[in-house]
Amino acid sequence: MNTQIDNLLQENRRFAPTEEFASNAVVTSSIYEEAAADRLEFWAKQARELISWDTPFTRTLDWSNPPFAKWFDDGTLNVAYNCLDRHVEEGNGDRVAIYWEGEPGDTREITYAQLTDEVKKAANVLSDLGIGKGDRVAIYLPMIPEAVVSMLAVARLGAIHSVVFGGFSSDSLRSRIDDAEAKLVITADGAWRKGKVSSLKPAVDQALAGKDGDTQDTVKHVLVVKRGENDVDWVEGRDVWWHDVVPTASSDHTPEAFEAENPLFILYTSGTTGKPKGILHTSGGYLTQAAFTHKAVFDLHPETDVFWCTADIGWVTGHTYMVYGPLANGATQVMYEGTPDTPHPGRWWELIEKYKVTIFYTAPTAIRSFMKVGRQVPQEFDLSSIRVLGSVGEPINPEAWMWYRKVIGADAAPVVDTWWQTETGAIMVSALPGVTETKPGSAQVALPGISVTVLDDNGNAVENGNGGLLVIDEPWPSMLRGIWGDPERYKETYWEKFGDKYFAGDGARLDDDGDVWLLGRVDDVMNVSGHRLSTAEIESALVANEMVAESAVVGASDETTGQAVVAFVIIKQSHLDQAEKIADIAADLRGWVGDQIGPIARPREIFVVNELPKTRSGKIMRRLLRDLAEGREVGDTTTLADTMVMKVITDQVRS
Ligand code: 6R9
Repeated sequence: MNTQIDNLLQENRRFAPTEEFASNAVVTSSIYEEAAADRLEFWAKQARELISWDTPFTRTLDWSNPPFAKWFDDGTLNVAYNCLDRHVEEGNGDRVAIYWEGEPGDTREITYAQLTDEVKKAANVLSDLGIGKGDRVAIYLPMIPEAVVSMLAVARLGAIHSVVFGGFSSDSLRSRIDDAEAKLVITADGAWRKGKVSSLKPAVDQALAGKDGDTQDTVKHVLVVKRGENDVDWVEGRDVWWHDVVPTASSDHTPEAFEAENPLFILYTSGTTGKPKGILHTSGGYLTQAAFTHKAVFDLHPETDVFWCTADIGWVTGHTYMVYGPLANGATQVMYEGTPDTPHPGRWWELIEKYKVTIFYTAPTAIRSFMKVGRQVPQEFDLSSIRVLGSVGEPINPEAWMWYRKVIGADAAPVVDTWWQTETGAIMVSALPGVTETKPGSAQVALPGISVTVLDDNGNAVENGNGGLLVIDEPWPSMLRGIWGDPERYKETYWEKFGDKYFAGDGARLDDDGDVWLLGRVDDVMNVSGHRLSTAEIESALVANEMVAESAVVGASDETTGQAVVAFVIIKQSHLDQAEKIADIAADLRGWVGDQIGPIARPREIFVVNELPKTRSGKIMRRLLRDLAEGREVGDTTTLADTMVMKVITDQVRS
């Protein structure tokens, strides 16, 4: 690992913006000085310029009760109005908001005026279904325009959405519905994926029915979009077809103004324990930073740019850079339903050519899988419209960064590597494409108005050239306001390690110029294809199988997905006979984890072993298992209770 870091830090290629790009850029280098002169005034100015307030705020930040921040708290606004109606009122109703492309090739072009109407209708339907301010609505939808419409309709009513990624299992959906006590679920019959319809509604039915008659009781209705045309079961009185109620609803709907700190959404993310955390975001501060970062980091010119963020709406990147940032800025964007390689491996590049995408935002894992297939695929398409490239989700290695710039960006488009988290709500560390001289592999600098530092374990700032932990030492507008229903866990997880500073859970290093290089998580959170998974969550899914006595999960480095899940399990003595009868126990357990959590959590490998390496206090030494999973010499075993155990396990795994 250390040699790898040293190699990274010897990276000395630099790419300055061209003069033409810099002179047309929406922000210039003076923005850093402006923000440094008065950080709070800087954010207040962004909030006034980028957002329409019903009641203007007079207070910028209230940090009197840390770590519970309030931004712009005496102001009121309607988030959906900011993303929709005001653009229509300003004469941009005919501008395309979304070019939507279905996986089978069907398309929809939706203008701001049409999207506004659709959201107003949906908002009327939701209020008829009993949804109002503060109510929680779970959204379990594929990448179809109704997902955006649903989120904005919820926001318009001052209610709170909890979007659950369509790839999650019914159990995961159920625990999220329960935790938020959702009143309504919005879903679809099915979704297109890899050339086939996969059904979605059965997972909702299962989640609500529960196991052993453990019926869910907060959900009153399920609103169902028809997309897959697959057969679905129907619960009379509970289930409502979207097409029966939304098209005929009134498109008159006056947006009510809500206070800036009114909750906007909950988004569940993996933590270090088994239970996912419901990250809570509110309205005014979140929208301000979403809009500002979308504009500044991607150099957005809303009249001419076509933006495409490939993230699924079920992740925070889809929330901030497919819904709130672009729509608050009146941008035109592409939304694609399916997988990058269906029906052919050049599908994404075909869409860039077709819609003349100018700003493209994706994840390193996708870039690496395209590298594997080869540059001849993108080279078949005209990608000359591209002028800015963004990366998010995990550290991007310099090779992938260079390939991205050269092959996708014609060796001209700046690449911005953007570091942020579900918790931060919006981008925190990134180059600015018209200002920064970029470096392959480094996220580089805190954005204007954002203050990050790298500290050692004792809380001292490290000098340039050294590594430590990434910390955010001043509150920021789009910061999480807490963990839903669990203020103690919020304090413990993020604010205990360094007192009044936010601990992000990432290792980082400062190079000689003081630029930030992210080094991955320092806790038991894995990053698989840019998705956060917790070791504890998968371990508890494994031991929930009747055959499994114990399990240990590690994230092993993987060429394509960044990290991959590797599990070690011990079978219960009482179930050895049963396990032996199963032809492929590892495959069986992989499927089990997929059913419990969702296919993304399915381990790449599962090894059945007799023992796990533990310290004398009983802690599993995952470090040793990671050595094994990555095919390395196993490291120092002297703190093990039984120093022979690793030899036994190694023999079992490598046999
Ligand atoms: C936006 C998002 C957050 C974790 C974060 C870090 C990793 C994200 C990164 C990056 C290095 C980048 N991460 N962007 N690491 N460079 N540009 O991904 O949110 O799903 O909550 O994940 O992802 O480890 O802590 P989320």
